[in-house]
This record gives sequence, structure tokens and C-alpha cells, in this order.
Amino acid sequence: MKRVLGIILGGGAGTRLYPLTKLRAKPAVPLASKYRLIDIPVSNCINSEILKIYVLTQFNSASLNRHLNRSYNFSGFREGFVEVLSAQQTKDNSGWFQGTADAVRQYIDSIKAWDVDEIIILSGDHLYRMDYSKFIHHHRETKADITLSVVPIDDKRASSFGLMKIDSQGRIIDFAEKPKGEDLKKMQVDTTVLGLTPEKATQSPYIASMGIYVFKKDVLINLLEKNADQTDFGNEVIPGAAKDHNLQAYLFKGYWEDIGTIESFYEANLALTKQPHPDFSFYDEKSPIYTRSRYLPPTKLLDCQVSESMIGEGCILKQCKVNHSVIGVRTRIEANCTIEDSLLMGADFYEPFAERQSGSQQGGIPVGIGEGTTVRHAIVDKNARIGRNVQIINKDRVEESQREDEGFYIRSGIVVVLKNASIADNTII
Ligand code: ADQ
Ligand code: ADP
Repeated sequence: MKRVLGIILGGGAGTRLYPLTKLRAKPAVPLASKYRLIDIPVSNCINSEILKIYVLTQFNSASLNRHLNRSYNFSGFREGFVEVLSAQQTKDNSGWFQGTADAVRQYIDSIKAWDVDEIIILSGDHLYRMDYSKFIHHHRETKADITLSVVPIDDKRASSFGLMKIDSQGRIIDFAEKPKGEDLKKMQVDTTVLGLTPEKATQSPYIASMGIYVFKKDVLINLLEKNADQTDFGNEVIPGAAKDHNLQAYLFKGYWEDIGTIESFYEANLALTKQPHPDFSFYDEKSPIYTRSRYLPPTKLLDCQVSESMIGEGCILKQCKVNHSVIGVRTRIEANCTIEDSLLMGADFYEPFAERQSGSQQGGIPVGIGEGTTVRHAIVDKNARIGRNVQIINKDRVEESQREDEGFYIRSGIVVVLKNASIADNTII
């Protein structure tokens, strides 16, 4: 795996996960109480012994750089790094990445400089555990130019993916990016070719691209340099290359979820609390998910009722009820609160007792969840200050609403309280 360079696509404008991406780059969005999105592909790379990793982002936040610098320091004896490359203005270039392929093209010189055989291109917003070395071995064995990791998919979700047809050797003979209507139907295949049982094949009659690719280095450079008008892998580069290159499909059999929208992000986080066997588990000693070590004290629970939940380090919870929720590091929940089906991201700092007292005496709201508050079916971003007797329950069952100046958004029916927002006592949302 020393001959492989990893490139993680860290996100474009960040609209699908907005407002979580209001103040940070997408890869820095907190996940599962103590991690960040970027920890997933970076950990997968490290566990697969791919140690040369670039992260491409449109929006370079200090918090992403800080997180990567503090978390991933390789020993001086290994040629490893995790480095952020962000869109920048140069003499030949006006600025933003125009799409995924354009992002890679803008850094093609840095890529060329590495003496490697393959480039693995990964997404920054997927939740899964994968041994990329198997994927790369498959690519080498089939002498492919490009290999796509694929999963079988059902009718309902098929049109949000790149879909393909393959021959009996696993070679991709047709590729369509997010087809709709008749074009979608045309991409139906008999997925027993992937080894599915006839019953499973009827349920999932499409082969979907996971949006992660292994390219031969020369092939990637050629395709990007020759087709300067192509800005996106899924829309242009892959369908174009399918015509005259050896494209192979590699079947991934584990749990995999694209968590790039508020709804899927929320669902995947809460699914981690499923008992007894969550679809994705962080309890895997052989291939752990790494993150920054924080040296936080253990969490204190004072007379709480907690069920089906995950609680990060350094929290203080008092006489509250927490059900089916994910509670982030340094969260504070005061007495008589109910937290249900919610994702609280926690805080970046502790507010000392004296500060909490004097702040609230001056009409300020302490960080965390105030006494008597109910939070249901919501995401509360970091450092939010939720007052006393607040109800965040989406009372009017609103699907979409942008109330940024009041400190929240509603997306797909999920209330999202913004980072650093204050919600006054007795507010009902
Ligand atoms: P999408 O996920 O819809 O489909 P896209 O929006 O291009 O594709 O995002 C791919 C990845 O690149 C994401 O991680 C995204 O954050 C990142 N990204 C997007 N624009 C970027 C930019 N300008 N700079 C840096 N990073 C950027 C893709 C494939 C489909 C496949 C699905 C699977 O195109 O064929 O089925 O992934 O989820
Ligand atoms: P976010 O989760 O929204 O991306 P940040 O990355 O800004 O938040 O903060 C994450 C970590 O960085 C926290 O542990 C916080 O204590 C620390 N931090 C925040 N701001 C600063 C700063 N100005 N200097 C040093 N560390 C900081």
C-alpha cells in the first residue's frame, strides 16, 4: 500500500449539511459524540496502511487544520501525512473548485510529484469501515484502469446514485449518474451477478457507485489533462472513461451510508445507538476509528435515566431523562430535562461554575441545556446555550424553515440549533 496515494474529497459549498457547515468545513463536522466526519476515511486509510493522504476542501477552516494536525502525527520513520489542500486563487485559476474532478485537477502537480502506482479517491461524508487494500488488490488483479467500489441498491434510492451495468467479468460497460424515469429503468440489472441470492437481487436490482475510486496514476492524470472541460467524476469523467478504459466494479459487502444530508446524517448518528447490534460500531479493536485524544474527565451522571444512548466524555448530566440520543463531549444538561431522538454535539470548552452563575445573573444563558427543557428529534450544534423550560419539539411539524437569526433551522422536519446560538428561556420551537 506504500504505492498508493489517498485523496479525500472534503466537500464543496457545504449546502446539503447546512447549517452544520456554516462555521466549519464539512470534514470538521462532529460525528458520534467525539469524532469528526474526516476521521472515518482517514482511519480507514491508516488501517489499510495508506499513509499519504490529501484532503481537498473548498472552505479551509482553522478547526479542520487544527484537528488534523493534533490527531494524525506519524512517526518520523514512516512517510505518512494528512494534509489539507484547499481551493486557492493562482495565476491560471480564478478560485473555487468547480466540482470533484476539478478539485483534483487543481492539485495535479502535487499528485504527479509522488512516485506511486495508484490514487484512491474517497468521499468525506460516508460512514463505513472498509479495508481499502482488498479494493486495491482487486484493481491490480483485474488490471483495471479505474475500479469503482459498488453496492447493490433498491428502487427507492437508486436515482440518487451513479448506476452501472457490468459484464460477467465485473467490467463496467455502461454508467449513468443519477438517472431518472425511463433512464433509471434502463439501468436495472440482475444483481445475482454480484453473488446476491435471487430474493435479494429482486429487492436491490441496481448496482450503485459508492463514489470512491481507485485510478491508475497515469490514467487519472491523462483523463484530467485531456478533458479540461470535465469538472465532475460522477457526471463526466467516469461515464466518459467507461467507453474506452477497463473499468471494474468491486463489490463492498459491509455497512455503508452516505451521510451528506442533514436527514441521513441525523439518522446515521442515531442508528449508532441501536441495540444489541448497531449497523456501524465504533467497538472494533482491529480497525479503530481514530480521532484527537482530548484528556477529558469521565462523564458524571447524577440520578439520570438513560436508555439507548451514547454519551461522550466530560459531560455532566443532572436528574434528566435521555432516550435514543447521542450526547457530545462536554455536554451539560440541567435537572428535569428530557432529551429524546436527538443529537447534541456538546461544547468546545467548559464554562467554569462562577462564570455560569454570573452570566445567568446578567441575563446570559449558560452553555448546555437549561433546567426543565425538552429536546426531541433535533440536532443541537456545539456551544449552544439553551435556556430554561425551552421546548424544541417542532411543535408545528414544519418540514423546512430558515430562522438563522433566531438561532435555528428546520431541515426535513429536524430542528437544527446553530453552533454558538442562544435560545431564550421558555421558547417553544
Ligand atoms: P454525490 O455524493 O452526489 O455522488 P458529489 O456531490 O460530487 O457527489 O460529492 C462527492 C464527494 O465529493 C462528497 O464527499 C463531497 O463532499 C465532495 N465534493 C463535492 N464537491 C467538491 C468540491 N468542489 N471540492 C471538494 N470536494 C467536493 C457521488 C457520485 C455518485 C455516487 C455517490 C455515492 O458522483 O456516482 O453514487 O457519490 O454517494
Ligand atoms: P468545531 O467543532 O465547530 O469545528 P473548533 O474546531 O473551533 O470547533 O474547536 C474544536 C477544538 O479546538 C476545541 O477543543 C476547542 O477548545 C479548540 N479551540 C477552539 N478555538 C480555539 C482557539 N482559538 N485556539 C486554540 N484552540 C481552540
